[in-house]
Amino acid sequence: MSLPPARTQTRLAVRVKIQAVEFAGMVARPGAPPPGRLPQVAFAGRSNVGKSSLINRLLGRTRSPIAHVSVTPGRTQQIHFYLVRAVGSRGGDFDFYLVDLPGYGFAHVPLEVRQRWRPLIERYLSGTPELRGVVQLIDARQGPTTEDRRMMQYLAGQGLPTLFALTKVDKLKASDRQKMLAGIVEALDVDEEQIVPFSARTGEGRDVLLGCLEDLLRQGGE
Ligand SMILES: Nc1nc2c(ncn2[C@@H]2O[C@H](COP(=O)(O)OP(=O)(O)OP(=O)(O)O)[C@@H](O)[C@H]2O)c(=O)[nH]1
Ligand SMILES: [Mg+2]
Repeated sequence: MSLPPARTQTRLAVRVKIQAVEFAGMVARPGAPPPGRLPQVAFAGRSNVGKSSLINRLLGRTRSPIAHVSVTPGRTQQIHFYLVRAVGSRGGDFDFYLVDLPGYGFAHVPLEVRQRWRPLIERYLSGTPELRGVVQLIDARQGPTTEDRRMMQYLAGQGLPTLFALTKVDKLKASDRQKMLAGIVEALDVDEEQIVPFSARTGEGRDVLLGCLEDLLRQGGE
């Protein structure tokens, strides 16, 4: 197995540029509408997987973070929407919402809070026609957990296109990396092109993931 796949190599020459990002609003109640009707892509993952860090890196906001990096896992309990204006790899602007879903799998959050999570997320994922796809984050050191698999099944059941970002790859020892990533590709059992190794620390995977998002967002769009 070789990662990244050949298709992603060609992407690196034609980067997506992020022009502007602003917080657009949040949803805290199941079924409440998103702040607008733009095409959108949602980010899901267990708590502490590195979602806020990935979003900040992806949006070029490492120095002035827009997504809060928490000290206490599971703090974010609303769906956050960021309005992003990007310039595509083939030119032309495209605007979208990057949607930050609350993390799942947190052990230290009260049961009552955890029970609110499911209807909030599921109503959003099943009831948003502008949602073009989901990026599910998986910890590269761990591979998919039981809860990750549950989420994957839910997304597949909804017919939502899904990409997988393997987070914190900088933490893999160089000697283990190839084997670890190959193991995750096998465990996920999806097309290799759907999987992007990512590091918020080094920026690895940023351009590839942005290219994949552009493809998702432009599908069925213009
Ligand atoms: N080395 C390394 N550490 C990372 C990376 N991404 C995140 N972290 C660290 O992992 C911890 C959790 O990161 P967050 O981005 O807050 O994770 P989250 O998934 O948003 O967490 P919650 O919002 O609490 O669910 C922080 O201590 C980060 O600094 C990465 O790519 N490399
Ligand atoms: Mg977070």
